[in-house]
Amino acid sequence: MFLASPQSGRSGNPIVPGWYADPEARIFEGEYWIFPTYSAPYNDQLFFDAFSSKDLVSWTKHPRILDVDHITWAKRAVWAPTIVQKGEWYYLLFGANDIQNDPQLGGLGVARAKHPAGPFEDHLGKPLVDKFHNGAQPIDPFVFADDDGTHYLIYGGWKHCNVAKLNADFTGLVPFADGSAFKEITPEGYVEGSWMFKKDGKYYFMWSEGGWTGPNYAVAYAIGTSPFGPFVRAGKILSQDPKVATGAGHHSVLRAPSGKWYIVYHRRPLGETDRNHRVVCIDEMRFDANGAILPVVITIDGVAPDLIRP
Ligand code: FUB
Repeated sequence: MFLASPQSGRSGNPIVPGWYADPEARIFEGEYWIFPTYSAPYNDQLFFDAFSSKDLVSWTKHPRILDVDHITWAKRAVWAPTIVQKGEWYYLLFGANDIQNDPQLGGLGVARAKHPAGPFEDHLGKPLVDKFHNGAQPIDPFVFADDDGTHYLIYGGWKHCNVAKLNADFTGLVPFADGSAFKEITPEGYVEGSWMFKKDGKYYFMWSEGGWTGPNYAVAYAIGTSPFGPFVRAGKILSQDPKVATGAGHHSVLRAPSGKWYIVYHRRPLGETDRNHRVVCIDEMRFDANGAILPVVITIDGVAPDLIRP
């Protein structure tokens, strides 16, 4: 794998060795954590590794925090985890089996553990979402915790995105007032890989667009007044740089205790064309005075140390 030498003291990009994609960055137990997809042929995607750090520069690998041997219904293509802490449990939601139609077994699963490094065990014994709703392939889950304590599941591939409300113990969904469980919030350009955060009372909805196997994969965003939007595309903020890397996308956002914002994403090293040769990278994410996200400068040097407990 191509590894450039970063400026001394900085994280460098990629931040961890190995082919990984779809990184979910979170802060748990006084550390930064990253939960990526193991980027390999679908039949080899049978586990998740995680990584933790106190400064964004040195990362410790936690191997096989989830293994499909512990998820009876999951057989392959275990993808794009999202993780949230509630009470004494960490809930990890993921896509599995890459289902192509409703009769196939698979979709979005839920596993839980008492520590972010696992071991994660199946919470339901079956998928939480196992059908196509509003045209959305059940992959790429993201759990958004709103200020009122509601946990929303935002997910979907095949250019459709749904939002649903999770119940208290993540064993099911709570129907909306009209009886439906899934509301479509697909913005223009959406393909997959959603992420949401709240800043200054506004809901920032972000997603990946383009094809993940090619160089033009990218991240765009919209701003809304609720988790249901409406979300009007504001523009692209992450994409390839022919001098640095291609296929930059499927990201997450980290707000460090220092107040700095970071984007954690995957990209393909220059010269690599294998679709699975994706690496996890980090760069700073900045806003303008009106709250718009500025285009991210993707770097080889990565970021400076940002101690989680200075
Ligand atoms: O890594 C598997 C798939 O690649 C994800 O679920 C997609 O969003 C794409 O990033």
